[in-house]
Amino acid sequence: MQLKKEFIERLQKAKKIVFFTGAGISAESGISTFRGVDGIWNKMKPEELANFDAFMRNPDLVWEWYQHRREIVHNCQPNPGHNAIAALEQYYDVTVVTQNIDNLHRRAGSTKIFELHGNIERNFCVNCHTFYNSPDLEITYTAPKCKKCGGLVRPDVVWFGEMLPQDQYSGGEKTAAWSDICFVVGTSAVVFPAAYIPMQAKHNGSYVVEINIEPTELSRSADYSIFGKSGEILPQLLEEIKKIKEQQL
Ligand code: BJW
Ligand code: ZN
Repeated sequence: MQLKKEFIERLQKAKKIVFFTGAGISAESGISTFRGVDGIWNKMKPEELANFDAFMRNPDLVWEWYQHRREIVHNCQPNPGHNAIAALEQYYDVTVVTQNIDNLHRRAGSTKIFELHGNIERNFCVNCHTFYNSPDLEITYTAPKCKKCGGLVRPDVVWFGEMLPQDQYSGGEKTAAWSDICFVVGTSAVVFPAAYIPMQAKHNGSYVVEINIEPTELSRSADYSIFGKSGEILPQLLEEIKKIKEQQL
């Protein structure tokens, strides 16, 4: 893999690196992205499913959609892209800031993760806010009821118009701002406030490297864009980094 000289120099000096990831990193695990040719939102309108009003209007429909996606996630495995990010912890202080709800970074072995849009394995009661992990709930295709108060239980994911979890956002934002290199992998970078994070990293002097199959909203401001599948690019990058680190010994 031929890397830009400036990027190699950054890799030699870097200590803290951040991976800001989106749906594209899980595409090669078999999980559909949201936008683009094969995106799920070509078939479904986000405003009909991914917002609180839609859930309150038709909780069973929205719950069934998430149950279906939970099953897909359970049958998927982390791909070489997730695994390469986890392996990079041998060489750098690595933090993952992900918009994904699919848990695949954790399953791949990454240890420092900020989840900006929640996690499909967690749920909570809209009434009394009791949390329920998915394995503790009976598998149902209708929205479950809270065992404490009978309220509706919803997935702990961030829908349009909802605030992001404050600790996850501010943790992700700070880590990216202090990073030496910020990789932006498999995201269209159109959903805010998440998409501010790589912009802030750049503003604070981090070197922004985009990995995507096609140009995105961020390409103009990225320091370096590598176009290709993240499940192929990231393992190659890991090999290049191993060589760089061996030379530094
Ligand atoms: C590959 C690949 C391969 C494929 N290898 N690459 C400022 C401006 C405009 C609007 C707003 C703004 N600030 C806020 C808004 C409103 C809104 C928003 O951003 N709207 C825009 C879409 C227009 N934001 C919100 O509502 C947020 N909340 C908020 O702002 O609260 C404050 C507030 C509260 C109350 C009142 C007012 C304000 C919340 C956003 C929540 C987003 N939630 C979702 C759903 C999560 C649950 C679920 O999964 O069901 O999160 S939406 C969806 O998009 C999901 C994703 O995390 C997110 C980002 O998508 P992502 O990951 O980038 O995926 P794709 O599909 O878009 O892109 C995939 C990429 O991969 C592509 O580029 C491919 O090329 C690439 N690719 N294969 C490498 N193999
Ligand atoms: Zn309750």
